[in-house]
Amino acid sequence: MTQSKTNRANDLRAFIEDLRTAGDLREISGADWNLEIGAITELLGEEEGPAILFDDIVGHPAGYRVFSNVLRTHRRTASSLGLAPELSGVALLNAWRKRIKEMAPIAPVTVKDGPVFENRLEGGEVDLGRFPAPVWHEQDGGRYLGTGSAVITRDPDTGAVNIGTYRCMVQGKDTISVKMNKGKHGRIAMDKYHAKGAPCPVAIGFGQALPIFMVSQMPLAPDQQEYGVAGWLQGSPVEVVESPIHGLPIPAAAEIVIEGVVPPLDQTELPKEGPFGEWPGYFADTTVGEVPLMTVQAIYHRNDPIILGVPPLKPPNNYVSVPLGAAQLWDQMESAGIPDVTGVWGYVYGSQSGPFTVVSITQRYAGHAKQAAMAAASARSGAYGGKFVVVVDDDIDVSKIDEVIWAIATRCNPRDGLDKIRGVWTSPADPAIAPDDRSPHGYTMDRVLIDACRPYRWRDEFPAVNVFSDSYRAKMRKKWGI
Ligand SMILES: Cc1cc2nc3c(=O)[nH]c(=O)nc-3n(C[C@H](O)[C@H](O)[C@H](O)COP(=O)(O)O)c2cc1C
Ligand SMILES: [Mn+2]
Repeated sequence: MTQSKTNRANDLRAFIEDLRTAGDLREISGADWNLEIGAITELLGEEEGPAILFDDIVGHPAGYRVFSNVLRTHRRTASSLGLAPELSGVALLNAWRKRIKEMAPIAPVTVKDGPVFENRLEGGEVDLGRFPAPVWHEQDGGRYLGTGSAVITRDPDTGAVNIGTYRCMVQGKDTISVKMNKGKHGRIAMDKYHAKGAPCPVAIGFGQALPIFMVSQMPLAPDQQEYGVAGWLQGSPVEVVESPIHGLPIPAAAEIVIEGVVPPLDQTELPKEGPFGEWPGYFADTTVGEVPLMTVQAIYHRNDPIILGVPPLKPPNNYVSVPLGAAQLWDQMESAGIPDVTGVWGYVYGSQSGPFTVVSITQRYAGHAKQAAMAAASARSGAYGGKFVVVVDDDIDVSKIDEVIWAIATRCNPRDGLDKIRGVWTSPADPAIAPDDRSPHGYTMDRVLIDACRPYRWRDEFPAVNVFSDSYRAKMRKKWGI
């Protein structure tokens, strides 16, 4: 059956089909949800291999599948962002930065029915154990059905619908913890219901088209609605259906959606959540009695449903091949008036640019490099979870760590080029925060600024780099056929 453009864009299966046609899909039969799927994803991720579709998973019916390693290559990341598949590195990040500046949301359309309702389980039929949720890493505290999740909530005051990717661990047949951290939009909506003593209605998708995933993990402003942004990204409206119990809009072609409520936190016994192998590369965040618990009232799923699996893995085996948060930091530096920023990159990242950020500039005046370093360390997207900021000249490719190290090693004079600032805002995910410094009142971490640019005042006397010029290299390639 040929699908219309809209239907294809709304369907995770069309994306998988395209990968299969392109020879960019590895299909694996018979793996165990307990560790094997996670280990295979880690191994193929490390070699920037194909996306993986697991079927015939041990203990589950054939057809109940897991799709992983989705955004591990530049090619697949670029195509998920609607960009030319041959783009990579800073050019890919910059193309995305320019594309989001032209964001024009397309509202979702509500349709009457959709494949998500092919199977409906309610009341006593609800059993989350039907799905082959993996134990992704060796020390994980349980089976995480939600890694590439779409947690759908509605703000009770404004009616705005939010979609956020928050990790979800199966806790029982009809209970699942949903780790909406404080300040996240889903959490804010939930807190508002709870402040009135009411349960918060929630629907969660565990397999949906890539545009929804790309926006549900993006730090959008509270007034930017994810469905509209996903519609813009895919170039056609997202088709949604109303969830039967609470009337939340859910993707009509989603693979699996659960619907239910999170009761006020003081009215439930909250479970142990975690540990979970997180994006900094460590097992982190085990809590008892803190993570919201959802009671599942109904499950809807397509025939032969597919879980979208996006486990965090140890860097540089990142869930997405480009530090998308660095695009935001680049914009914020421009807005702060820092001229001639030519590249921004992050190493060790989640949705921010992370604890090792590199910025390249075309130096215009004495002190420009340090100004850029301070701005990168303080702007919203660089501050949270930041630690090291390196500023390099524009001849350095910020996405090539060897070049960055070469610049630090050869152009930085530590006497003037290194600064330390103590007590800056950070994320609890930093494993280096000492136990005594961990406080429910917040977390801070120090910053190290590294100026690895040629010192501006005597840059003309700085020794020249001993590689041949581009033109002479090109001439030799031509002459000697190399
Ligand atoms: C695979 C993955 C897992 C994530 N897990 C969580 C999580 O458990 N809790 C959380 O608060 N944010 C998590 N995030 C980050 C949020 O998705 C991100 O902050 C997003 O902007 C949240 O949406 P919101 O801004 O609408 O709240 C995760 C991101 C990814 C890509
Ligand atoms: Mn949001």
